Amino acid sequence: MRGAAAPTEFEGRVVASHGRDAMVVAGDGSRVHCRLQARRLAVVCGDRVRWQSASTEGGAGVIVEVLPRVNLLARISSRGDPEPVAANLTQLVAVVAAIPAPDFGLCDRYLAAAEWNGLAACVVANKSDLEDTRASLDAPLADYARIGYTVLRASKRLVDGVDALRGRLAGGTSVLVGQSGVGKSSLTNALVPGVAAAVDEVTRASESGRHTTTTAALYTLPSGGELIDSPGVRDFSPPLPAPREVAGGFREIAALAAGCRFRDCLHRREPGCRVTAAAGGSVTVRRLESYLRMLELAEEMGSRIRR
Ligand SMILES: Nc1nc2c(ncn2[C@@H]2O[C@H](COP(=O)(O)OP(=O)(O)O)[C@@H](O)[C@H]2O)c(=O)[nH]1
Ligand SMILES: [Mg+2]
Ligand SMILES: [Zn+2]
Repeated sequence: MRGAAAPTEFEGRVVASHGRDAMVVAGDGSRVHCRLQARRLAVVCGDRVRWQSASTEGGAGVIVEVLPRVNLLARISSRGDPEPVAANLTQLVAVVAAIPAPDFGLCDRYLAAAEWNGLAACVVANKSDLEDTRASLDAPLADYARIGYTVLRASKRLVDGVDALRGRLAGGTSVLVGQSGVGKSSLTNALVPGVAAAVDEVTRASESGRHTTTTAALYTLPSGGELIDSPGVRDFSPPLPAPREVAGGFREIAALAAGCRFRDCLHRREPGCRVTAAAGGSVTVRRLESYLRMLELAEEMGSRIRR
């Protein structure tokens, strides 16, 4: 007989996490409640981990290692620190709706975060059953389509749109993002039979936010692919790259940048700038303003670090 055998380790996928607790789906599909072994460990929805079975840590398993992440979608918290949202993604799905009042600057920030992370991205115009309010979305949505984003109309009430979205989600790991109340959890419920993603009645029920989705959750779609429903947010700012890389988050701007007179053009006031020359044409004033706002923030951040 040998001495104490090394505990058996398994690989798994984090489908939800909260503080030091995580729900892990094991290779055989079973769900295991795990705790984090060490203080230095932190997991987020979508992480691949190694875990051991154990009974001493208050869960059925203990996460001992987080496997290297392919990518990480993060946001800047109200305290100014980067906060992970979800890991190992292939696609970002930005959900917008006529109600609550749409914030397309927010949508631009999500799409930029997708571009910087190398994720595919599409836009879902949700609540398309609200016929009379839809017009407010038409111009910005037509613009997203023109610059190459797939734009899908969907509604928890109209099966057609949900089917198109289902097709778009097959075969990858997608994260639903967007303002609180646009219907992300409702779409999740329409796409994943039998789940009960918490639908946000916060705008009507309370101001405390206790009905909002508080952490991200990953679901496996019967039709293929994985879907992460992310928490309702009032605002989203991604960690910003260096000023010269900000344009990479705006595909129609990036496409023109190579033609600017100066290779380090930031598309602000430089002579011979193809981007500012296209303002109001192939680059809308709204998108250019979104870009310039992010550029300014990226510069501010840089100077704070240098100080
Ligand atoms: N009319 C209409 N209302 C919807 C639709 N989807 C969601 N809602 C409502 O919008 C509110 C917020 O939905 P929820 O799914 O929690 O949004 P989330 O915060 O993005 O997850 C709820 O009151 C839903 O009932 C839709 O397609 N049409
Ligand atoms: Mg929600
Ligand atoms: Zn330029």
